[in-house]
Amino acid sequence: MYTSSAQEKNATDIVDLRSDTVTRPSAAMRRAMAEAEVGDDVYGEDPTVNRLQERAAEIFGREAALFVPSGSMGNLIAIKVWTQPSNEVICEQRGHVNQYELASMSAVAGCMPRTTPAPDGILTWDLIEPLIRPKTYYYSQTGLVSLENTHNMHGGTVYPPAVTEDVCEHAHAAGLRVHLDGARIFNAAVALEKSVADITRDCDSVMFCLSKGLGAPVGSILVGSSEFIQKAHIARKMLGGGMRQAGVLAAAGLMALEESPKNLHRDHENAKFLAEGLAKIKGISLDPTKVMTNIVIFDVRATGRTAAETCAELGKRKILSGPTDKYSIRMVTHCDVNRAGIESALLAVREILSARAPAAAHS
Ligand code: TLP
Repeated sequence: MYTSSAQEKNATDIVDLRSDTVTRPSAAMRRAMAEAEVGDDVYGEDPTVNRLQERAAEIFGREAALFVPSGSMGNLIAIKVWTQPSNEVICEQRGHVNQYELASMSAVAGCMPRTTPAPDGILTWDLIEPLIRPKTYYYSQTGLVSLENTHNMHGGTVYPPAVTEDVCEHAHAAGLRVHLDGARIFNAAVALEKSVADITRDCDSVMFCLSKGLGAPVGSILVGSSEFIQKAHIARKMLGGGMRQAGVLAAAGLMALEESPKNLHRDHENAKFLAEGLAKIKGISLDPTKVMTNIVIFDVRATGRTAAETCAELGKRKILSGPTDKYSIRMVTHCDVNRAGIESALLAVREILSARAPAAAHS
């Protein structure tokens, strides 16, 4: 159960807002893992993995799905399947595929990111179209458009469904595929009060994470056509992602998939409460009306402290957060943090910032 989760697991007074990846499996999840029916998934014989993949495909209204060890591997597999070496992948400048996947699209798939900054991280066709290379032999060719919904580094922003639709329609007309990094697509769906199937329908492939807001310990899923998933299966094996008795993980994933989406609105309410509280603190800059999901990113430049200094001070008070830039801090709400935890975080920020800033001046 949602509310018991923080208490039943490693009871601790640490409020960990570094990411929604830090959640620990609940007692019910651990039981499901212990009792999972398993087989060798490389032979396609793990009944729990098969059930998870079938349910994911069904929920997204797709032909097939593939369980992968991580979101990064899921994105890389999709890029490998849709592109040829020497292609470019159009993505938002601060997108996860561009910033946080160790240039795997280049190192492993042989592709170049072709990026642009986008307001709120939302790529519209107007921003994408000029990045498409002309079909001339000396240009690297555009191989794929990759979107991110919600957009992590823009504070969990949500694609308006009409924008996704428009991008896909134009991309398809231009002969391009669209991959969606939907690590937090259930957060987007909850914010929009729509189904994940509805808001991802036009994308050619979708990766979503079980191990973020949904609270599973490990794993992500790719969904798409049977043909795409067949190719993804081969790419997963090539990358060393073929797992054996992975049903122990899939059991937790199944529970996350079935049970967790209905609780995400609480994480969003907590993020909103956090953002509204932070915005009232002198020196913090943040627009709480933009916080729609579970990520709060705020600027501390006017406090006279860097993000790293502020996070270190918060850490001493057992509030964990992460700098995303010299002056910006990210806090992510999730099922292991309740309202009292958020109140403690706000209190700690207020205390730290009401004390004098360290002597060093920061420009
Ligand atoms: N994001 C992590 C860090 O890597 C930044 C986090 O703490 O938010 N797509 C998106 C949008 C992501 O936010 C992440 C992880 C991934 C892909 C990769 O997932 P994993 O960590 O499972 O490889």
